[in-house]
Amino acid sequence: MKLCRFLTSLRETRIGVLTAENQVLDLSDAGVNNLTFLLEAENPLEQLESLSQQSLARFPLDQIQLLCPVERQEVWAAGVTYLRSKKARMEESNFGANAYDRVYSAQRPEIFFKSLPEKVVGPGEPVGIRMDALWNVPEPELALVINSQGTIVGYTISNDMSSRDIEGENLLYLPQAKIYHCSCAVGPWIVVGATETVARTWTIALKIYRRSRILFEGQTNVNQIKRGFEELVSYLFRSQTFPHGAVLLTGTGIVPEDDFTLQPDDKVRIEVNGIGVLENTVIMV
Ligand code: DO4
Ligand code: MG
Repeated sequence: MKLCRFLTSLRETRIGVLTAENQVLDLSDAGVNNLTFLLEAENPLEQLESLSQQSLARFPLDQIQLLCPVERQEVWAAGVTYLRSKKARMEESNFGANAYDRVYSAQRPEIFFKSLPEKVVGPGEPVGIRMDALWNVPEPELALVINSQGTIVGYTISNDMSSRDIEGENLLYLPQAKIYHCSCAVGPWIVVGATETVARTWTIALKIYRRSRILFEGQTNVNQIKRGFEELVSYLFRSQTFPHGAVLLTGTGIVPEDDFTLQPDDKVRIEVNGIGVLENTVIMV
């Protein structure tokens, strides 16, 4: 089932679920006023299926605005989980290439903090490129939605916007390459009830448009992720608590050619075939 946060034409924020007729069923009238409540339920899928049986208001997709499905969850990200990412990081790095090589095969994965929940942007909102960076790319990634107990309760789409020149200059600049205004986009749907085996059959596709023409397109398969999802989550939850749950980006397997950099007004479209589409336009920040 596909879960979302959305805004009605009266500018009210609601929680909804996508119906077979491509409409959004408003769960707010059934007393569901936040996503976290559902994600923390004992069996979120069962809960959603039972809520969907109720006669509730429905909205056609073109009458609502889908919002970022992150409420109070910190957003973290795993890196160098695909061979493609390891290769790209090693090429861009001035001094630290060896670190990427080692982390790809090390027991402990690379996991870094990406965003406070209130700073994450949703579908249709701008994503940023830093004004002091020269080489900026989107990183289309499957994201795990995890409850406070460390259980994966859903999957969504994310964009780990990154400045390759800043990271490449010195590994210690990673937080500046990764964490800045509008550097993280997530949404619009959280798919609840899919197993890792199912998620691993999905494809991630990236298209970048400049003046309405496709400038870059690439794709990868979720199954190329080297590490198990539970493995990534177990490291995230080591010596750490997430009272509202967390969102964990699982790394990128799509890297544009080295002469490519994003520009303001480029449109980034990420599609995961089991989830939907996340689309954002680039601004300079
Ligand atoms: O080590 C740098 C980050 C890598 C990353 O974000 C990715 O592989 O997706
Ligand atoms: Mg990434």
